[in-house]
Amino acid sequence: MRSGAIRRTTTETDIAVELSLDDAQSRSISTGSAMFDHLLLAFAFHARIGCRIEARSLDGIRHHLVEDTAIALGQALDAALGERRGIVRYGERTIPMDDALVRAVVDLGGRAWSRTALDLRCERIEDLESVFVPHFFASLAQHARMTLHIDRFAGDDPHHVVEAAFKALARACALAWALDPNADPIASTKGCF
Ligand SMILES: [Mn+2]
Repeated sequence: MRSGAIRRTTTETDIAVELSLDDAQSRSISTGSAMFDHLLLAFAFHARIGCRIEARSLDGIRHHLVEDTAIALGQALDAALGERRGIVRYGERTIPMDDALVRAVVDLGGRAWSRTALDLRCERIEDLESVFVPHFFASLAQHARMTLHIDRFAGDDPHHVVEAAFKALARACALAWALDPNADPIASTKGCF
């Protein structure tokens, strides 16, 4: 069973993340932001993972809460992936949500990189500041040690664009960390990640 648990407490936030890549029995998300909860739940559901996230702000600054949740989630994913043996490694999904069409492409080969091109032109989406969205993906990619490219092809409603991005990322990740019985133990010619 591939699982990871991270407790990260600073003067700014207190974050607990537990997840299981192979057991999607339970999910509970609590961050204090309804929109952030909604997006994280969409990620966990579409990635088909079990996931508990309890994120509490200690300084009242939302930027820290979103960033630290991404760091803890990324670290928990990195722990769950372990040596990343037998995984497919790459995943790509393009997801529509009404007017929105967003693609996520991931490489779980241990290289941290992210590029998010969602072109969000509104200041906030529900109770979540738009500027936090690409920052969340960057922090997640850095700490999960994944390469992540997210591209918006269409979309007028920023709620749909962002939700499609989280769903596309989740589906791409599920493909990438799936265990492939026919794959080499390490999906790299280097023999290691
Ligand atoms: Mn929604």
